[in-house]
Amino acid sequence: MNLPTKNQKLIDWVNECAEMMTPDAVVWCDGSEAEYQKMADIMVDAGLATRLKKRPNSLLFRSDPSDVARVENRTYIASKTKEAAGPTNNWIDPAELKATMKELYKGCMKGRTMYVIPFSMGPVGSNISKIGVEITDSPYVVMNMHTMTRVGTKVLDALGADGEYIPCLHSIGKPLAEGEDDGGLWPCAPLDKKYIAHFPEERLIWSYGSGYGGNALLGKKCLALRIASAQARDEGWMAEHMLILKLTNPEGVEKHVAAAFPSACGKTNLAMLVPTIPGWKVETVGDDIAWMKFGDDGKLYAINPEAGFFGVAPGTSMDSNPNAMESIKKDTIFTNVALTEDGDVWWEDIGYPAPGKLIDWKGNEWEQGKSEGPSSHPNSRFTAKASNCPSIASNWEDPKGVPIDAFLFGGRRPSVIPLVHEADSWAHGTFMGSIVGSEVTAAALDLKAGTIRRDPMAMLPFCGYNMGEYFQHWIDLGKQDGVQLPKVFFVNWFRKTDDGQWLWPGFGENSRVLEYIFNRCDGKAKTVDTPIGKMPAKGELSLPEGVTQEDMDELLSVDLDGWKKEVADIKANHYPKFGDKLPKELAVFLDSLEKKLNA
Ligand code: SAT
Ligand code: MN
Repeated sequence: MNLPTKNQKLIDWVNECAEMMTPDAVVWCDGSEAEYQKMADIMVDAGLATRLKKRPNSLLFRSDPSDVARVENRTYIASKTKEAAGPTNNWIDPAELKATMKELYKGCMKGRTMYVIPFSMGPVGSNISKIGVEITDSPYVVMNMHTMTRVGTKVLDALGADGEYIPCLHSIGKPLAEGEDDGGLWPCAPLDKKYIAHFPEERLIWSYGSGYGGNALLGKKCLALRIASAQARDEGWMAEHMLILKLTNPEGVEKHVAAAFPSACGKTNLAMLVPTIPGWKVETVGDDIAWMKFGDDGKLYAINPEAGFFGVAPGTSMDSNPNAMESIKKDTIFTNVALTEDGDVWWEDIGYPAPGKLIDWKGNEWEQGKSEGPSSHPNSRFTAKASNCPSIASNWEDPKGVPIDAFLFGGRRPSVIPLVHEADSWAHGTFMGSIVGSEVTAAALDLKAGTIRRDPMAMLPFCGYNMGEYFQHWIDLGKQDGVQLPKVFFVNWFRKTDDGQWLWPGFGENSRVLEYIFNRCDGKAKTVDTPIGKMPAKGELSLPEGVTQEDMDELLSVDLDGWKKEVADIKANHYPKFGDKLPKELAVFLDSLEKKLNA
């Protein structure tokens, strides 16, 4: 067979995998449009996908009802020691896990084709980019990888005969018997057979049993966050769960902002925001992941390692995110949303009533107001090309990255946390990131709704090593000579009044906060010092329609009692988890915050 690479290490690995998993055929993906269409045809013919008459080159998939989201309790960091994985990750001894998984992998691709997908996270050839190779038996994964990453022969060319790549092994875990097919049903393994495994010391990923999103598209959370965060620690850079946006003021001056929020806090909406303030422009560089390295000039440069958006569909509308709605008009893969009679998609809060009878995400007839449950799974998704997004920034694929001026942290916090406050220093900013918490929404089944879950830097499920050491890595980065560190801000779009009304309109009006942050980066806007950090002086933040000065005063006040409770919770329940890995700087900040609040 004529192989598309001379990389012997890769060829040997592919052969080993084929021997273990015994597929009927092995296909090296070339990344072509024809290949994408072939995968689509295979899935449509198998009854696993529906072409959408109303959206050119778009498909709808319905997954198995058990295979709809990441499975955090089946996700493992199999480092050599438990301590290296840290207190916030599931750990299994790597040798034990490999033995278990090898048994599962044995013959697991029988009756299927094994696809070899060479992919680049980041523009091919950028010095921040990394090459991975995913082996999978899922055409759905091949299609999604086409959209979410750069795939194919060009990546093999960049890899060369002796380049390094990250091996990512994936199987849906559903071998077929002689003559058997999937019968039109999404194939996957039962929950207790699913494993999403990371071997950070080996830079290796093994995933088994799930075909869905972050469990199966191994370039995303598995490589670009869990493995990359461990690499970044060793090599002195940052792999963060952050959107990247470009902000241009009316004078044409540009700044770049990276922002970390836990899930369900509107990262994609912020990345694609349409400003309400005249003359300002927001453009999208990325909506989920940022890889950042310091340049020779001391600035921190960020790339978006992805090439597409894997966004939550419900709640996406022309009101909440018109740029996302434009991005999904064509060339889009929809998963677990509802199908209309005329061949379009629909979901809850899409901004208009369901047009007649629908087929819901489980494949049943569904009528608005009559049927039980939502038409679309709350974690249903669209996979869309970044290049189809009207707000995509012209420099989004710049191989050297974009210079980051500010970091934002945030969470969904109905009380206590003000609309915006600013760190006094990098270490203080690290402290802010380390205490990020967000209100648990109904979508997370195993957590109690209404409680605050701490999700440091929004990396809780995505840090590939000990989170105490991750905090230390942040602190250490700031101690280097000659670096220009981004200013760090904490924002909260989700404040409510005592009777449950939103205090802040959010969405496009968040541009007012971005304007203030822009001006702070220019050293312009005035601030006042408070126990929790710098806050906008009166009049520095403009008022949206419907927000009174009184509301604004509340949004920008320091709730001393609330913060004291916050500190007590961090002291009792959050920081002790990290034991002696907690950087002493962070303990010092917590103590000094407590003193200032009591002064
Ligand atoms: O399924 S993904 O991990 O890709 C999306 C998410 O959970 O944020
Ligand atoms: Mn994410």
